[in-house]
Amino acid sequence: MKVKRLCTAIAGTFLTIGLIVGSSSTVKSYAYTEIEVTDGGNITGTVTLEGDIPPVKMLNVDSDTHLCVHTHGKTPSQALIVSKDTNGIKNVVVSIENIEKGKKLAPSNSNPELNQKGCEEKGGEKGPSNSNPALNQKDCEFIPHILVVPAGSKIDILNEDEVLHNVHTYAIKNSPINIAVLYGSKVCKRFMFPEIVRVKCDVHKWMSAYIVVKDNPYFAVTDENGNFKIDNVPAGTYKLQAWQETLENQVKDVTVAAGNEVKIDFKFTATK
Ligand SMILES: [Cu+2]
Repeated sequence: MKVKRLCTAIAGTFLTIGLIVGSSSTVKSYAYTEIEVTDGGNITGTVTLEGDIPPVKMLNVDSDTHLCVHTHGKTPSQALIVSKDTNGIKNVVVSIENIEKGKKLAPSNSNPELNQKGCEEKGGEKGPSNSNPALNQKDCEFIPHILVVPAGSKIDILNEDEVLHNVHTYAIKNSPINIAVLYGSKVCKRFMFPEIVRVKCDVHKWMSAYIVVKDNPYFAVTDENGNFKIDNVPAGTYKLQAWQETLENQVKDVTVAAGNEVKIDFKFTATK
């Protein structure tokens, strides 16, 4: 019992100083401390594409077509979605890259006893849980296409289709996943380390998504008009990044004043 208590105490200490990332040879600490943010500010803005909007690519849907072909027989790619009205780009991850203190991480991540066991025990339950973010498989697509979570998050992986799907992650820091997901089932997995994880289904080659794991809770995903909002940011100067899966990263400096809103716009150019 004493050993167990000691281990728990050590684990708790690590959590208060931050998440330890990487192998033993390349350990990097992502320190993040939850504080009560008083008089925080907001960062809002848009992400747009300059110039001509490229035509939407269509996916090659060549199996389980009775279920998987939709949108009048064609399935558009989610890789780059640009509004014809506003040139806003959907599904861009906008995030603060260098913040050490701030608002709470998501409720499901605040349990100090981070372990895979607690997560796995819930496996097999049907339907989404109340607190975990979900990566659903529906109409032979991953929904959402881009899922952003703070490090340490549990994610429920679901399948609402009456076909077999599979979830195959291409992760380096987090444990890779390659599992079958049956119709109506739920698989719970935890993502401990910040990185961008590509997700594929090996049964349906066109199915693609990203799980973006961040070291802090200051992130947003743009809506269909390219709008984003990050709230309750402590006053300070930060690096704000915009990441889109087909475009080059952009980083801008942003200064947030207490209780104020600052507007930052990102403009991308389509790659040829
Ligand atoms: Cu599939």
